[in-house]
Amino acid sequence: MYKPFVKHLENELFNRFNLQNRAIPTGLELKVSDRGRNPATIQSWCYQCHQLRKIRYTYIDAGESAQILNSVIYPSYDYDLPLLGVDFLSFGKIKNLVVLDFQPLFQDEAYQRKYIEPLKFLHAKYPDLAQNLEMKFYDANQYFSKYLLFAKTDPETVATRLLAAFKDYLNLYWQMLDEAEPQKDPEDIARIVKAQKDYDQYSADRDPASGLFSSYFGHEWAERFLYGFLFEDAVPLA
Ligand code: BLA
Repeated sequence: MYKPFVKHLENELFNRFNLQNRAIPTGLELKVSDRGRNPATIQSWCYQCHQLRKIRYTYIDAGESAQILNSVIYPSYDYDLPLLGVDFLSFGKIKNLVVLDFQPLFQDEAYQRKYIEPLKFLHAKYPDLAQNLEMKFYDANQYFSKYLLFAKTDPETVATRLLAAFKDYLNLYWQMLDEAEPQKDPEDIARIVKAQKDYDQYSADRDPASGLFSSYFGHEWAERFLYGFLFEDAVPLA
């Protein structure tokens, strides 16, 4: 279901950047479960390059019962750019939940003007994918922009509109990255390091996928995956 998205993302990354592999802790890059009715595979890829310190994406393939693509791109610490966040989920083709956003590190007005306002026209281009759904797990005002795409939709819309939106959002992200000026002041850089770390902590502690990982792959593996790979700068709750 989301394989064409992975293909597009990989083409873009490999054509635009000089990627190096970034290590994934042993045992976390691939896991197969046969606990459920359908065997489930979870596979992850991770890269880095000069401008992007962590590019990760994960695909869960549980056949008809679940198809999930999750990805976060973290810019290098000298760029205060938002993170690119992708969370596309399909359960049995009936429930399709898609989220795509430039996830802001800061909420002040200057930041919004610089990095979030440019998204406005894309958001307006995809009203069918911008449904103003309420968030139950996360606070919409923290690490989400007002121009996120967030929708409950159908496979047809995923294959057409969402793929187009994904390409548009990625293009805008690359353009912003091209135009971004690296920060020089150690204090500014320290602020970015802290904001990215806080994002990891916030995300790991609330991740709505934690139960899903546990049910497929066991609690211990799930915790390692969350705190050791997905959000590795977070520390596990006591
Ligand atoms: C919701 N994301 C979800 C849900 C799951 C995942 C299971 C709940 C779906 C439901 O309501 O039934 C799945 N989250 C994952 C997976 C991973 C993960 C598989 O981290 C990792 C492999 N989530 C993100 C990113 C964004 C994001 C990067 O990880 C940003 C685009 C958004 N996911 C997001 C939002 C919701 C969601 C906004 C709805 C949560 C809510 O209602 O508060």
